[in-house]
Amino acid sequence: MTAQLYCGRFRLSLERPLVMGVVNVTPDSFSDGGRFLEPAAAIAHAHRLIEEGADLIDLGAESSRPGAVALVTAEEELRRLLPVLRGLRDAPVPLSVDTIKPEVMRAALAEGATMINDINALRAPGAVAAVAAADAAVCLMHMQGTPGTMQQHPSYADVVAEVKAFLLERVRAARDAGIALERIAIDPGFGFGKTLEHNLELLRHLREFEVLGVPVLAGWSRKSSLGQITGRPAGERLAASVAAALIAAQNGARILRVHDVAATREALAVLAAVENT
Ligand code: HH2
Repeated sequence: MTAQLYCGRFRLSLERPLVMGVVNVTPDSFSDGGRFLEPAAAIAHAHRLIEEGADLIDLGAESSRPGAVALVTAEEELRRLLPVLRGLRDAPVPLSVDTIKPEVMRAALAEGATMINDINALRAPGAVAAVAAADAAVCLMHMQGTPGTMQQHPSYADVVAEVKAFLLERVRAARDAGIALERIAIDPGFGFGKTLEHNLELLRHLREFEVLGVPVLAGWSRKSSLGQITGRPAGERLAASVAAALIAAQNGARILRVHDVAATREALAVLAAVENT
């Protein structure tokens, strides 16, 4: 696997798992919608997550929760994102933007974003070129269907093999366009067109994704599968989220996308202490 992730001017070591702190600049995200819609609130929250030890910040301006219908235009996404990107321009960590739209990618990269997190794996026409033209990192995520309908009938013959084949194809498409392997991360997309059993199967076999040669990002934070296991609503899934993040790290994940940075960092410190003895 690559030793570092290149995000613009940043070089992140992949020797230990990185923590990506989530800031959703949306009215409707499933766990923090409406809390950080005001630019000042989003900027303050990002600073707090950096203080707690976030290695990257992921800014999202369109919810992809199950059942979400994409009603957010590129203009609206940028109206939400740009003031936050400007306010965080001097942040000491890379700023990732969670978007599927090439025009949002281009504008965000011009405004200082150094990573694109695309739940659609750069499948929109022009998306690969938008990232290739910059020196930013990219996360390519697997999703079956679209957020509006993805949880209706998720179906696979072999979920691990199918997700892996998809990600291999997307890594190749990115590389063919000139995006170096050091700029790429992959993500099996927990909860995106997957049942609880599919998510667990992917988590059990996460290490198999290492053969693709790029770091694996895992996003379990507060997700409904954790609600299915614990019976807890989204606001009460901290313990379950930390447990899932830790299992992902033990199974090879190099980037953990989480809302609760401090708690995840503490859990990772315990794992590091065990592994270093
Ligand atoms: N999950 C969400 C959004 N973006 N990106 C990647 N790479 N991996 C994920 O698992 C992932 C993601 C959903 O979580 P959240 O941002 O909290 O909610 P919403 O989509 O409702 O804004």
